[in-house]
Amino acid sequence: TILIVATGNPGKLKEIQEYLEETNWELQLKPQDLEIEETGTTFAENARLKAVTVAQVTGQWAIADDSGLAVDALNGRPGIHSARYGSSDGDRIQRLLRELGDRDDRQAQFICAIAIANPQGAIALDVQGCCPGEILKAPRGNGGFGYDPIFWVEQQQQTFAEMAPETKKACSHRGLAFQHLLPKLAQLQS
Ligand code: ITT
Repeated sequence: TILIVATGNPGKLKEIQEYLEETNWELQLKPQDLEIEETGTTFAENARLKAVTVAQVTGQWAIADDSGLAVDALNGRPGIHSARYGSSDGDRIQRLLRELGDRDDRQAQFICAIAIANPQGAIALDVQGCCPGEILKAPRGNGGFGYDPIFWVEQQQQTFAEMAPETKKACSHRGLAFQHLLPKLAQLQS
């Protein structure tokens, strides 16, 4: 069955493709000119909005991911505004480091909401994953995407950008969301 991936973010797309590799869903890209305004106030709302819109427009199953970084000392910012925090990954990282300055309280969490809509545009599945960590004072590592170089995970003693892809996959917000999603997704098709 065809499943349209409702994202324009290449980093996310790559990870989503890896999580769904062993399933029998046939992944396709969303129409490139389809821009969706994220008017929701939560990750879950925005994920549902993107999945439903793409399912309605294409008449196919659609999967969407809404994610971001919530920093405790910044009252949860950038949160759902993580993508709009700057014009490039570098910009966004620099802004976050500037706003945190040399504060000692650097606790943060990455959050990922995934929604799947059926071809009629109704939500079929809805999950969320969360990964706690700390914001470093300077970037480390070259892997991953987005805020990965400044997100330190205590248990692995690495940033997301330093981890092997399988390690990030196992412990990340998106990885945990997919651990909830995959068993339910298998049931949808049978
Ligand atoms: P789509 O809405 O088209 O999927 P987007 O980039 O606008 O793409 P979001 O609104 O969900 O997606 O914004 C997510 C932001 O959080 C974006 O700046 C990402 O770089 C960042 N982000 C999400 N997951 C991440 C991860 O695993 N590692 C690093 N940064 C991540």
